Amino acid sequence: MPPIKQHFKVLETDPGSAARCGLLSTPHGDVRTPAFMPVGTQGTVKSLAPDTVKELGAEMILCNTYHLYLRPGHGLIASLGGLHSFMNWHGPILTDSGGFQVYSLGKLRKITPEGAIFQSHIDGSRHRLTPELAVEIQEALHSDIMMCLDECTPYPATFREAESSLSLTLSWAERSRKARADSSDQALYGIVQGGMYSELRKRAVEAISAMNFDGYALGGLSVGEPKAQMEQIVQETAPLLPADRPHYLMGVGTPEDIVKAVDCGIDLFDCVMPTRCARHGLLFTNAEKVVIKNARYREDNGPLDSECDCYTCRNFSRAYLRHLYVAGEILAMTLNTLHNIRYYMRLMEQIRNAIGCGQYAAFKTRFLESRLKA
Ligand code: PRF
Ligand code: ZN
Repeated sequence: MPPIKQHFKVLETDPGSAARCGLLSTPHGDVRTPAFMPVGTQGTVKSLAPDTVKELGAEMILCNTYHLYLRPGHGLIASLGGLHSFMNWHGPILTDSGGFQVYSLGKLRKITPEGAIFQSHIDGSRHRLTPELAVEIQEALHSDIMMCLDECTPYPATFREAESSLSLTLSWAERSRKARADSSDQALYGIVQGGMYSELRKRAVEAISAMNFDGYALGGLSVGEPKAQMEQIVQETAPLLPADRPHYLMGVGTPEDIVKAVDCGIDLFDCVMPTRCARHGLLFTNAEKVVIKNARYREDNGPLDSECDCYTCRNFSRAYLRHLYVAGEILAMTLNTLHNIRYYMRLMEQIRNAIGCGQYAAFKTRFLESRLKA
């Protein structure tokens, strides 16, 4: 068994649910959980400087192996001192393995037992990503948390398809574990697949947890299945994960999804939703989802969100934000992203506070009810 590389401590558990608060320690600092990681696919949280991301309250960000391998190349980043110094983000970084990005390429990819063969979305060049190469790239980037290469099982999939996809993910997890350098201070997380089949998810947890990873992720969710199905899989699977390690729900989700998953014991989240929605002028508030281009905001001199403490809400009117967006100004992207990330960070603060005072179940009920009205 490899030694545990990083410390995770559960600090508080909620009496009325499986929600917990924890502290995840990494070589680049601590992360209070439940935590949301803003997505910085190409080594940047789009439109924000890293200092701003930090000021907004983000403690860890996510970057992508696949993108940074293709451009500018992990060798270059390593030779310039690693990803933290390259992008000037000195907090914790989790890198995704490339499994999901390769999956998203659709017909530009072919999966073999050895690895994934794919064509670059940038120049069409051919590449082969193996579990060993995914670890090698992530070690070169020197992220704090590495993810095993997995196959994201498509939705829908038959039991047999999901089963053979899972056996591939399990064999890749074992190979990833063996490929990791003994001397590494980087954590490695295993990924649970198994499609929408409870039986396969259970088998996946048993096999993956026997490999003793530093943390455990639920993959293959939020891939087009009905919400109720995702919720059911999370409810059934999260309680099976080793309680003393972080639980990460990959690529999820909406504020409602996060509030419900925390209830099941999930500690980490990432999603493009706040950043991508911001760039499309969709802004989160507790009262409503604001579509900023809407003509009704043309003369609206009020703040975007009167409950929000972000730079955007403290300084600009809805009318101005609408103007920037409609005029295609770059500042629209920055101000909108700033607000949406702050909205998510405040949500996570509220979640941690509610767990801290043993009131999570009540918080969840209140939050979900208020969203129904919004
Ligand atoms: N696998 C990996 N990354 C992911 C996913 C997955 O299944 C998902 C699915 N929602 C998002 N990101 N490696
Ligand atoms: Zn705001």
